[in-house]
Amino acid sequence: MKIEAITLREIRMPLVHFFETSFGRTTDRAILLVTLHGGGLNAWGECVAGENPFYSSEWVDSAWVTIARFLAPAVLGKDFSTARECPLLLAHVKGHRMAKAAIENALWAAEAEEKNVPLWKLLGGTRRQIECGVSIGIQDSVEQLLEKVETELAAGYRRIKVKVKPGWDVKVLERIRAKWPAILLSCDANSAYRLDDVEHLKRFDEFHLLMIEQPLWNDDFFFHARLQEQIKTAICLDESIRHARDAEAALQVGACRIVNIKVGRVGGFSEAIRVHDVGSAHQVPVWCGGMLETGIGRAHNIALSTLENFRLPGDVSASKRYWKQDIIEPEVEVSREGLINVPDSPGTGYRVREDLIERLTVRKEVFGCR
Ligand code: OSB
Ligand code: MG
Repeated sequence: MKIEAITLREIRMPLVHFFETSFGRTTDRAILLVTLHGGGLNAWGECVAGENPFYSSEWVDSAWVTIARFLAPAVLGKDFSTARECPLLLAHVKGHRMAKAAIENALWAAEAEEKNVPLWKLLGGTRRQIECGVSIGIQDSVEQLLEKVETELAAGYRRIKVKVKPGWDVKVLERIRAKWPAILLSCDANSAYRLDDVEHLKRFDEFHLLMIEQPLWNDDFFFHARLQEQIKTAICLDESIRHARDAEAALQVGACRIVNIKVGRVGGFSEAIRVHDVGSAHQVPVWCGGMLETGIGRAHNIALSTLENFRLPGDVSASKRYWKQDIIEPEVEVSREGLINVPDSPGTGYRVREDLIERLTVRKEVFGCR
């Protein structure tokens, strides 16, 4: 694709239900979307940065200026024979991986369209169905949480992950296990604990969790390795893994036994595939994380999840869990067996609803000539 123009926009979408983690509650999402225009094609990418720099340092406004000032100019007018050429053109910018991923992933979608192949095949995937789990946020009461768990299990989801923080952990896990002793259950702390909490974290072992995700600092491996030596529950790293080299280092020092891959967090599909391959080389399973994406990001997560080593249910769930109306057609649906059937059509397999997106747009800037 030759990139003739780029549209950068912010849309606003209210969540069906608030989503709360140890770092805060979200009720309305601000989402940055990138559209690459070229050769009569519009290719879409979603930037997964949040409304604030609380999950990681990137957020919507930092991604906006980084794309506007540095990333868009670096790719504008360029003729790509493959999306794999993209990372090198953006490498002079340090960090800002979510901003970069929005552009690179749109290029992959364009390449799949142009080559008339499904995106998942272009990425090297093999799975025709992917296994789905859900991430359930902190609720106003334990009863409310148990109701949510019940609903998601009835819908067929294969793994329940609950958000935890000090004061919302052991008592919550106890109640879930009392009701459902055998379900695949995990928890995600989003960096809410410190190494001093080791005695407390040891208590999680009795719940036979599939994993505990990111218990300690967002930028750490070393102390996670010290923690992993002392607890039985497998640690899964999310925030700490920024690229394949991080994954290699984390696995070499024993900081985790499972890796969460978010394509935005690692800077795009090329790097996500490399992180996946590091997991394979270490015989460590990976799974696909989520960032409360709209259908555009969700479709990209589905394609990525078809790679061989995505061996555990991901946080990729149905559109309707988050949105009254998603911006793709058809919406992402999950079967009673907790599976998503991966589309066989060229590109992502989902149509972007450009008219709806236009109505949801609160700011827009076009680079190049349209
Ligand atoms: O840590 O996995 C996380 C949402 C926002 C920020 C961080 C995380 C999450 C989730 C939601 O857990 C996953 C989803 O999109 O369903
Ligand atoms: Mg997480």
